[in-house]
Amino acid sequence: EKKESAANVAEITAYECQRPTLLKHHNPHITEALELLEKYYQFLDHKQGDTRALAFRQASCTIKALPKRVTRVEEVRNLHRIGKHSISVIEDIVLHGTSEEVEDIRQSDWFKCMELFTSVYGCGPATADKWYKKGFRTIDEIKTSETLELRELQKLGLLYYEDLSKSIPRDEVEVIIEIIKKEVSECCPETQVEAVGGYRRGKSHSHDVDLLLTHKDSSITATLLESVVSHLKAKDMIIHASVYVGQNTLSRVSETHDSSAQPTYTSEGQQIKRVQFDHLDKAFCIMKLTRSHDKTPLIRRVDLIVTPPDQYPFSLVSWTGSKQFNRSLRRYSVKECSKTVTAHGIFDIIERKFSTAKTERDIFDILKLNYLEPWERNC
Ligand code: DGT
Ligand code: MG
Repeated sequence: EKKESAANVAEITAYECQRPTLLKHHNPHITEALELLEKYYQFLDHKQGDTRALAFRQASCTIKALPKRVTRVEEVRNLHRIGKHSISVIEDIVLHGTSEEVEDIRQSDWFKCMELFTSVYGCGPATADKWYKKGFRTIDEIKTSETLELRELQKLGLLYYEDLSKSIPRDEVEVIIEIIKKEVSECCPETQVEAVGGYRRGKSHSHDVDLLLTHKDSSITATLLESVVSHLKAKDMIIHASVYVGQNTLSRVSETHDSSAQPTYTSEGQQIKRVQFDHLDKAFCIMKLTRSHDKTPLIRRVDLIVTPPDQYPFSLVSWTGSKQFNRSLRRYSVKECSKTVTAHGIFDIIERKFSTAKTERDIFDILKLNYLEPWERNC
């Protein structure tokens, strides 16, 4: 057994960014349970930050790297970043096929409602918990309530709930990309539009479409987002946009690189307010997209992010994700290379200077990492 465990350790690197993590792996029955616990603790600890949730995500990532199906808990006992709690869950699954703890959470009223309510655009864990505590249990009850005070975005999230809560298959993402590319090329010719996020990592379904825009001329990227958003608005394609612009200044960018602090998020969660995540111009939109062959428009979440040409490869890595891949990349860079990595660049903490990069490969090279394709970053 010792030998077996050692063989596994050899396969599993200390940081996720040092190895490929694919969507398909040998232990989905275990990672699904661990990621349910991750979500549960995200819901539970949204005020304190998600240390407990992270522990389950990390354990899940380690499991994804195993070369075969786990048959005995001994195989995972001494691996990187699998804590006691995860071990006990894995043990239950290996022995009994399921974990009672996980199934109890899955069936609990509170968890089911938290999942349901946070699937409303504009509703984070804090609001979901509030709705639950007030006695609401269904979307319809929320929609028809006369006492609940809803924010603008939540009203829209409820109004378009049916559309926005659908996950978007790849072929539909591709239709949306083409529609937006056409509009962007009309209003800002020669703009490069790249689909990032889960789609670029090869996921079969996405919750939104993330598009990274750049142009070879940085005087154009400075106003690109505003041009694109007003063009799309004029074409009646934007139902709502939360727009963040003008933050990508040298002082703001250096500030991000100087602080070793992790990005912080408001209690409403990452969907709407991403405080300090990066300073790129961005618009989180609800769009109305009309396809040529079908009169019913698609109402979908689309994020537009604009980056200047010299920050492009860094933004590409950051917005391709996964979130956990980004976390591991930041942790690895600081601890092993004394460098900070963000969507804007790489900063050497000791030499106090920025690196330049033309491609994603350059970034992996700077950090002395083997290159990983986007679909190998599914931690
Ligand atoms: P999805 O849309 O649910 O199918 O999955 P993703 O991976 O596209 O997630 P999304 O759309 O929330 O974000 C796109 C990428 O942007 C994600 O893969 C990594 C990056 N990102 C988004 N939110 C955060 C965040 O809160 N922190 C960090 N470090 N990166 C983030
Ligand atoms: Mg996405």
